[in-house]
Amino acid sequence: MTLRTDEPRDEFPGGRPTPSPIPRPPGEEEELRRLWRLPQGIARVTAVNNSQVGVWYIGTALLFFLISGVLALAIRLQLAVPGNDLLDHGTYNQFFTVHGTGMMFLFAVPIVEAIGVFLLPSMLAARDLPFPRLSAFAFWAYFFGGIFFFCSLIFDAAPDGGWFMYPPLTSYEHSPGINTDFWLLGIGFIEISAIAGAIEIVIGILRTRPPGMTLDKLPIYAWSMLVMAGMIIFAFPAVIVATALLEIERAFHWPFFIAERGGDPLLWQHLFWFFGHPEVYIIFLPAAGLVSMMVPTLARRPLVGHDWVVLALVGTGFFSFGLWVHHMFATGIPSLSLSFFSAASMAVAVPSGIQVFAWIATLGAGRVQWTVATHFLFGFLFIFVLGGLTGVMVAVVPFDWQAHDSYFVVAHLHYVLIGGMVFPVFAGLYHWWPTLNGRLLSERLGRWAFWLMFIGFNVAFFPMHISGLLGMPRRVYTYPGDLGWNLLNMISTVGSFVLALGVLLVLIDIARSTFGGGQKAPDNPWNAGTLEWLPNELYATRSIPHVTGLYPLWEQPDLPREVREGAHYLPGAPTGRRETIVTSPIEAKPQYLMPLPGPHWGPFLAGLFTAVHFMCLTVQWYYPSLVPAVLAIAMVIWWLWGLDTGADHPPQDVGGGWRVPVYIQGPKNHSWWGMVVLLLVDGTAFACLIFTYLFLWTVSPDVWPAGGGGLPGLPWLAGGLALWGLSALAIGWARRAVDRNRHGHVRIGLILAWAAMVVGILLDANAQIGTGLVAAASAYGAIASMLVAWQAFHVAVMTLMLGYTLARSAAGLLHAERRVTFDNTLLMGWYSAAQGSIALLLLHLFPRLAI
Ligand code: HEM
Ligand SMILES: [Cu+2]
Repeated sequence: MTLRTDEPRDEFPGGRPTPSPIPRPPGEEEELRRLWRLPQGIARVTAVNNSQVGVWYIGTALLFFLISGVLALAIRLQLAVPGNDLLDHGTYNQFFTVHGTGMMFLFAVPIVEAIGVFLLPSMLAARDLPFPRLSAFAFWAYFFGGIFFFCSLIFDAAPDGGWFMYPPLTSYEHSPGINTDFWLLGIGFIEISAIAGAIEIVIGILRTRPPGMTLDKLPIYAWSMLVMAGMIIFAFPAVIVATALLEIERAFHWPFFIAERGGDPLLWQHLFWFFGHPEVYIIFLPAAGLVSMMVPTLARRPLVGHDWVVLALVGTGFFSFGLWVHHMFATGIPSLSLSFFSAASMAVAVPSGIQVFAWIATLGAGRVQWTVATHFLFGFLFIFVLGGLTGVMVAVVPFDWQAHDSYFVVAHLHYVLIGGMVFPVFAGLYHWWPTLNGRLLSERLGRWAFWLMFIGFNVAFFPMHISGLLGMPRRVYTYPGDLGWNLLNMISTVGSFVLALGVLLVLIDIARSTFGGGQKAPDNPWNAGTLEWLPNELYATRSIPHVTGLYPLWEQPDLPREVREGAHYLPGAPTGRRETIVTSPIEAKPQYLMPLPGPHWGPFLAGLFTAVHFMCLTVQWYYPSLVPAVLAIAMVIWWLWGLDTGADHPPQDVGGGWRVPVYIQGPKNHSWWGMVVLLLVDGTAFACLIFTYLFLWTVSPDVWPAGGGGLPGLPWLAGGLALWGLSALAIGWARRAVDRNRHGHVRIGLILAWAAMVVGILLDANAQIGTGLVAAASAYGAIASMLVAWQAFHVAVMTLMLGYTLARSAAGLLHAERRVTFDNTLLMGWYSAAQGSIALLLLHLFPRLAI
């Protein structure tokens, strides 16, 4: 029984009267506390709420920052003097590869997601984000995967091909041994965890905002996270596909990147940088979002040019996808496209400039509080602007040809990365630390840390511009003493240790506060205007505020008191479990009450087993790897089984005259949204495969079957299309049967859909093999086989999903009023059928038409 909930109810402009009557009935708050209590002892690892998982996540990212930083110090020690032999050549290669990879993939992206997962629920005053167990799984997969990745150093088996892993250097011929596999499998799978986090963040921001927080009242940090998560969704599939292709090439010798058999190493660069350039903004935009939150607080006035800054965030996210080629200026690309990408790269400096001006204007117009965070913000502005300037320089093609792969680039990238993300993140640590444990970090120690980091940083990295211009190449483990680089390198090394000392002070400060030291913080120590400074516990705020502006705490000074007394929305737990209000994506009107899953062993164990599975793959234990894979899947099913509970309570009152259902199906449901986002990821990956097919064809049309010779006959195409069509129809038919509660028909439909898919993929594979297609023979064989394999993978996924749905049906957990599981399977099934048909058309028709 659904209720129309989108007609206007009581709205409270100006916050008066409050949505829920006070005083509240006794016991309500204790009930909230009881429901959200953390498991104790060893069971703590079963905790799933984002404010807890977020803390672990941030801690782990900082740990990986530390490890990667120690490697950097070793690198610097080695380079301090010419002809040094502290690190041998091979070790040096491993160190800079693990340093770069660790910083980019295991620190920078995870920490910005981690801060989001920690901060967003309270900033949106949501009890939690929509998929807490998914977040917990993503965290554990990252945790175990990251540790495993760093362990490769101990066994002298760490990757050594640089953080961008260019083939042919990384192909099986030039990098035998498992070092490269550590990178490909380790990083490839940690990216999956990043995507899981992105899904949580997008849907959390769009669907769990407090009533009244329309999109134009969304805090700017949430905007930046929305853009960032959107970018992950469209960028990361490219690197996942690239790593999968390279790993398959290494394991089975399918020649995607091997020129002699029609492959092309440049394919890697396109796929990698299609991801790699946006990656820089994936790291920077959330940091910019943090800055845009801190600046108004510290200047005690609203952000100047708020709308422009939002526009700049969205614009940067959008345009950064068109810039990947500027990492390939030196690869012999036609000069017309060079000019285009060069101009576009300079243009992307404009939105960053807009933000910088907005921050300076805000700081200039306000009365600035000089906290440690303020120091880090000014440090950030200074360093980041310098990094931006050298960025414009390397966007000029002839200059890039000079500076390419020299220390100038190392200097530039650290100015941008450390200035643009490490400094803001450290500012954020000092600023938001009180929301983490109710204590302040030391302002005195913090200032010391800042100055050490700021001076150390510049002393370390400024000279690299000069050594780069003097010709010092990057990625060399040593250099002769007569080239004029000696003093510069010594200065850099000293600076990097000063920088490290500053970082160490911050860590000491954090440790001190974690173990109960430091001053207790007042409720809102910096007088901020946004919701994360409301009195908070694990369940976020006692009641969910009615938002009327961008800085609710400034506009409604009584809000903290009202919220604490339970005068706003959802002051208790009406259905007696964890739950939060789901609101409409644009206007933030309450739509339904979402039950949130509680602690569970599933996410922890699934993360562990997934990591073990990839470890087995890395050391080429292919058969044993199946055991953890099956276990991981079993864990996921275990944690999912208890969800999708149906409308097990009547509609509930959440305050303000809103009575909302506790279950909703179809396109309003949060998990339907989750599925759609997942399919966007899937579709992007598929698009990358199509790109690969077309790209390899343009490179080596001669290995393609000419004019249809050597292709399966057209009846195979017709048969394949018919089977995919049949599977789509069968699922659609099952859907109608669900509507009418015809359970027998539902099951027949599901089984029929499955059978059609399986027969379809078998026929497809058989037809291709029948023509003598050999994957390892040529680039054509490789990509054609890959497209079939990709589809087979989808059939495997559908086997699981259809089986799961059948089991739910058999257990009586699927009917017309309780069908979110079914709807998700339907979406995936239809998607697979569409994708399979497109793949078939491409494989059968393209060679016939194009040649
Ligand atoms: C703790 C301070 C740091 C120091 C002293 C440092 C030092 C260095 C040095 C000397 C190199 C060049 C190695 C070579 O080419 O031979 C390098 C490379 C690199 N660093 Fe850092 N770094 C630091 C922090 C960071 C951070 C915070 C990030 C990213 C968020 C980062 C990302 C990278 C990347 C991506 C590379 C390129 C690796 C490659 O060429 O494959 N570094 N770093
Ligand atoms: Cu770029």
